[in-house]
Formats: sequence, structure tokens, C-alpha cells
Amino acid sequence: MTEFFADIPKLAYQGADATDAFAFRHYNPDEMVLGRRMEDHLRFAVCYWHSFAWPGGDPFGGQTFQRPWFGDTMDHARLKADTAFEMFRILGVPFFCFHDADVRPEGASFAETTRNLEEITEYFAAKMEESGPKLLWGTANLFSNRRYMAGAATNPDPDIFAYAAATVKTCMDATHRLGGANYVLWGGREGYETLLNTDLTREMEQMGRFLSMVVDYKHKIGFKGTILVEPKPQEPTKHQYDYDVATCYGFLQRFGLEKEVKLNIEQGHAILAGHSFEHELALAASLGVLGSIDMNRNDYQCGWDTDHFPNNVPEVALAYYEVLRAGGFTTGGTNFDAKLRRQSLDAEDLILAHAGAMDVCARGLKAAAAMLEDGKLEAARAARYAGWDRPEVQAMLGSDLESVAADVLARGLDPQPVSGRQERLENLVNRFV
Ligand code: XUL
Ligand code: CO
Repeated sequence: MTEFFADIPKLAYQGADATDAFAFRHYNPDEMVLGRRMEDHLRFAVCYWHSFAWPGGDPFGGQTFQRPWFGDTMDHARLKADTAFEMFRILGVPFFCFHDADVRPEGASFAETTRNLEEITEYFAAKMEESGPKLLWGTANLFSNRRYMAGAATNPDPDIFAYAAATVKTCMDATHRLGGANYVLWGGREGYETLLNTDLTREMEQMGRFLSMVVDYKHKIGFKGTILVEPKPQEPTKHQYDYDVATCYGFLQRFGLEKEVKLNIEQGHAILAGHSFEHELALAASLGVLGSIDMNRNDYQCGWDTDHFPNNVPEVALAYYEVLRAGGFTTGGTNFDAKLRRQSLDAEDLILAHAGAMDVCARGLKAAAAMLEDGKLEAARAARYAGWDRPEVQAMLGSDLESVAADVLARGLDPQPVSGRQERLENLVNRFV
């Protein structure tokens, strides 16, 4: 037992009318939703970086959080792990996620940094055996250290490419050792600030090679998890090569990786790309690359990645509707890539932020499941495209422009538009959310 969460009880489901702040009102792990336990649908993960490594800075001020585990020694890293696993137990989350930089101090050399990671990996392994939470994914931080200011895989300096590749190897080893369900790559600085000093042809080729090397290594070590890429536009470099789902899919296809790599899709990143979260999820599902989600909420007024905890049930419901339509998660899950506001200083803030977010997701999931079970939305969609089911229409797709034109003339065709019935469908959705 660490001191940090000492006064906080383990949370339990108490039903929608519960008044206790430290309770779940909607997240009931064993409740069956569409034939699957709610816990197994949502597959919640706490992220290490925002909850345990982020000091609370913003562009005008630095650290606001004072945590006993902030510091650069392995003792700090172990205290951080003790506290993190205590929080996983209080929340009852089945998974967690981390970057190497979140969990171990950087050493004086690559070898020492690797030893630190290996040591903390064994520390995690022992804790995971004791208290259960599994690893949803591991990843490498290839963006914070100044060596990565011009990118990792896309860096003009081949030594930095090499350093990044070696680092990813150590992080894949750690993820494999801990039985991770996925391995994530976010192109933290894979993009550019100005074309004046950038050879984008080279940079994209480097990135394609890097990702291919990751996939080869996965097969070499027998890692059974999924390799995921996380799209995000504009931030931190102005032009990111992994802008959104469509861009990432084109990139994967170009390097022959679309069957090997899936996507980790984040709400805030979707919003920054000018999309809705459900658009990104539906597109990924349609392209066969929906892997996992980073759940949060982006502020609609700020132009940067604000990583709020999710609290908008209707939006979350539409997101899980797409996840459920795609058949639900396999190796993926719901990672809270979300951070406290910087004035939320207390231990209980961390717990209640996650508890509230878990309830919001549970409500969203239940609403999405009810919408699917009701079936009216899917029936309306099917009816809208019903014309395409006729055999002569399918034959048209196999013909050519001249034959189609001749057929239009022969039939004296004068097609009349029909209503898209958007408001009717929106009203339908509002009955569930
Ligand atoms: C950054 C972000 C990352 C990735 C993992 O915006 O979302 O935390 O999820 O590197
Ligand atoms: Co993320």
C-alpha cells in the first residue's frame, strides 16, 4: 500500500442512483451487453504518461503537480510503479499502457537506459502476476528528448534513425515480455516544420522502412499482439505524415503493410484533423484497420490537443456504435489518453477523473448496444441503399460508360431525389443517448 491513495477505497458498481462520489454508476464489469461482459467490451486501460509522468505544465507555466515519485532515479521509478498499480487496483481496470520514458529514468548511455527499462519491466512483471492488470500496449517515446527534434524515423541524421530503431526494439522486447496485446507507434515528430530544409520523399521512405523493420521484428520474436499506428495531424510538427486514418492507410498500402498494421484512433486527434471520432472509426473499420482507441475529449475552442477526460455521452455513444458495428475490439481496447486539468492537484482527482470517464464510456456503450439491438438505424441505412441490391444494378457496375448511357436512353431515365431523413435519424439516436 502506498501513501498516495491511502484514504481512497476500491471503487465498485453501486447503480445509477448512487450518491457516493467513489462509486461506478454505469460501469458494471459483469453486466452482459450484446452477449459479452461489459469489461470485455470496453477493455479499459490507464495510461502512465498523463497520470503519473505529466507535471501539469502549459505554455505559460511549468509543474503544478507535486508527486513523491517525480525524480530521475530507479527508486522514483519503483515508487511510481507502486502507486500506479495501486490506482489500477482501486479502479479495477484490466489494462494499462506506457512509453519507455514514462517508466524508467534515462541513463547516461543507451546501454544504461536499456538496463533501466529491463529492470522496471521485471518489476512490472512481478506486480502484474500479483494484482492482475495486463498490458494493452507499450510504446517508445521518440519525441520528448531533444535528439528527436527533427523526427525519429524521418530524421535527416541516420544515427538518429538508428537510435530510434534500437529504442523501439527495446520497447518491443519489454512489451513482448509483459504479454502486451498491442504495440503502438505514434509519429511524435514524423513530419516537418518547413519545406525549405525538408526532403519529404526521403523522409517518407525512411518512415516506411522503419515500420517494415518493426513488423519484421514482431514476427522474428513471435510477438502475437497487433502493431498499431496512431494518426494525429499538425502537432507537434506542423505537417505530420500520419495525419488521419485516410493518410495512414495510404501510407500503409504504399509500403505493403495494410494487412500487418492497424490503427490506434484518438478522439482528440480526430477533432484536430477536422473529423469526428466516429468518422475516423467508421473509415478505419471499413478499411479493415480499426485496432484500438485512445479515448479522451478535445476542447472544441482550443486548436491543440487538450486530452480532457471524456464526458460527452452522445459523442461516446456514436464512437462505440462504430466499434460495435465493426464487431467490437479484438486485441484493442479503450485507453484513457487523458489528463487532469492542471489545477486538479489531489490524489482523488486522478481517481474520480477515471471513474467518471469509465461511467461515460459505459453509458455510451450501453446506448450504442441498444441502438444496434433496436435495429432501426441499420434498417434505414439498408433501405437507403436497397436499389443497389438488384441484379441488373450489379451488372451495371461490371459494364462500361457507353452501355450505361445507352441504358439511360432506352429507359428514358429521369431519377428523382429522395430524402436523406437526417433529422428523423438524429431524433432516433436521441432516444438512446
Ligand atoms: C500524443 C498521443 C500519445 C500517443 C502515444 O498526442 O496521443 O500519447 O498516444 O505515444
Ligand atoms: Co494517444
